[in-house]
Amino acid sequence: MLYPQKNDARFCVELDGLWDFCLSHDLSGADIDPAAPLPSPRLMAVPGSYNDQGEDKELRDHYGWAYYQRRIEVPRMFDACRLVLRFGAVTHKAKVWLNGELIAEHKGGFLPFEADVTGKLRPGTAALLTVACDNRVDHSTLPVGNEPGQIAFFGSDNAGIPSVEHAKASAAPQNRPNFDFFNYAGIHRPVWLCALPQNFIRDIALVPHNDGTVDYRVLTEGDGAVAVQILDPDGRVAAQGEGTQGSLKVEAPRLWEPWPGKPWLYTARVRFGEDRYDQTFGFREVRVDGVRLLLNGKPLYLKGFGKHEDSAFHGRGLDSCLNVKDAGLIHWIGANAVRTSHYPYSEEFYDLCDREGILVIDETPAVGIGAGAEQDPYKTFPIGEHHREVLTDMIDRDKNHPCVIMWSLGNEPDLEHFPQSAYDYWHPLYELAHELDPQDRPVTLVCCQNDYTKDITTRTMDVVSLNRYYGWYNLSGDLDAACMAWNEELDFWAQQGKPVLFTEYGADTVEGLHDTRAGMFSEEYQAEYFERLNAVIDRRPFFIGELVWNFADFATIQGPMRVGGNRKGIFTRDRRPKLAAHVLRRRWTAIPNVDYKDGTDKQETGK
Ligand code: GCB
Repeated sequence: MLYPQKNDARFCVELDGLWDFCLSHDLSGADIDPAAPLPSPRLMAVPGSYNDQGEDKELRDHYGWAYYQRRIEVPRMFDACRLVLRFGAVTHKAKVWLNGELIAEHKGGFLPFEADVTGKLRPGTAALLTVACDNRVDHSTLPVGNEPGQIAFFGSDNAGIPSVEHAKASAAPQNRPNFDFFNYAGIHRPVWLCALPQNFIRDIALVPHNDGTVDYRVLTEGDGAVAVQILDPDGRVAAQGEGTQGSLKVEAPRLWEPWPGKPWLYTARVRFGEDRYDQTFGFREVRVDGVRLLLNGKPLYLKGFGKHEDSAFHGRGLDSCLNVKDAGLIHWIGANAVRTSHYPYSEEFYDLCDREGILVIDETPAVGIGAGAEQDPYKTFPIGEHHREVLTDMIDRDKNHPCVIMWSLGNEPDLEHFPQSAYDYWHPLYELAHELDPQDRPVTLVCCQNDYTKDITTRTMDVVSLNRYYGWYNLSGDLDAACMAWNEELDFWAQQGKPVLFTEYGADTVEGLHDTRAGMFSEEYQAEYFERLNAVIDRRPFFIGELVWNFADFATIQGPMRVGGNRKGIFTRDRRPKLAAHVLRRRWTAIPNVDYKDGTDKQETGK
């Protein structure tokens, strides 16, 4: 789905700002009439999560539907246009009504959807736009939640003690996320009203090759002829052609390279009848070769973070100022990569990464499948179809971004207790991702700390992505033992012939807590943790990257293991560096993006 664009053929306007808002108190949402003004509305900023935009607990802990509303009007001069309402993301389920008529329904809180309102939204006439969102997570949603009243994610819930069981049984229903980030909800990304020609460009897929060839495919609606120009980074025409698909040739293309290299961006300017769309892209190739991940033919080393879309007041709402700040911090610390843990981020974020030269591992919201399940989750829960949908929509949305170098099918499912079922579930998704991606990027699945000898799925991915907490959740506080165990596990991975990387490792750290003996939660422990574990991976030629958990402290569900959120950030939630930031900065500014390791075992010295 193309991102909204303003040019000589298209116009769009963001419907951001203050909307009317109210919570529904009926689990079906039927207590609110979408055709009428909302009862006793309060104001709510869009985009933004609603949860932290007020002081009431009800807003923070709401369970079920919430309603947003505003009036919209289109000038009469748009009479001949196709009119589309486009939502960047509404979390998790959405319903949209125009003047009381249901015009869209969508499941999945991290990807865009649109409604064609031509003929419904009449230029020159005001209309009432109502949007409802449902924040419930369960075993049919991604991310996954447990049914109300079942186990919480964190800590012991003293199962079996009668009084505790009675209290749980009589508690009001609430979300029980199977994931470790606050279940923010609302209209999280911009809402656009777009006007385009009646005959229009629906989609563009580009496959640039480093020899300058650009294979393209354009999908259109209605009559007309397609013309394509490739503009170089200076805006000069570098190639042109006609037809809905073909191959163009740019002479001596400037390659897209991560910071501090230049992320050169080209543009495919597509015209179709009255319509026009400018799609940016970059020449860069990424592929796996033995134990190496090659970028533009050279062995790449990933340095960076798992992140979250998370900030004070905005919650998970798009915050472009924060994204720009984060890109600056990523450069400052010498990092080159980010994983969009644990869901696809806003389209604006990928655009920023394209322009800033930040590599992205793009992840579906499939987090928590089977965690803690006693029965085979793959046979018990109806999640496969929705998973295929979100994977398809994510690849469709992000396929042209040069920053995206790998797809992640999901985070930390159970792969160990029902290994064959897990393989039968995940492997078709791996194949689907390859089939769907015109650029055929590598595909991975992020695996939880597990008995890696039983997990038969992780080792079949193009790249092995490991979340490991040696020295934190296990062997807590003992970095000698942690390094020993980690080194032993790496002996196993050395036999698999795949590139391996850390997609998570880290330690909760309370800023300002110092300790001469580097005890857990102190800034010294976090700094030493990375120094020690990194020394182990440096000896492994097949280990191609280190994505630290997490870029910054973030909000999560309350529990006895969390002090005001998850504190594994290298930066605080308001982006101040902890001690480890300086340690990582010294290391990462000395490690080049490419050729740090060449994949041969001359580096495998210290076993
Ligand atoms: C994990 C999860 C991540 C958590 C992290 C932690 O393995 O993938 O979502 O936040 O551990 O800090 O426990």
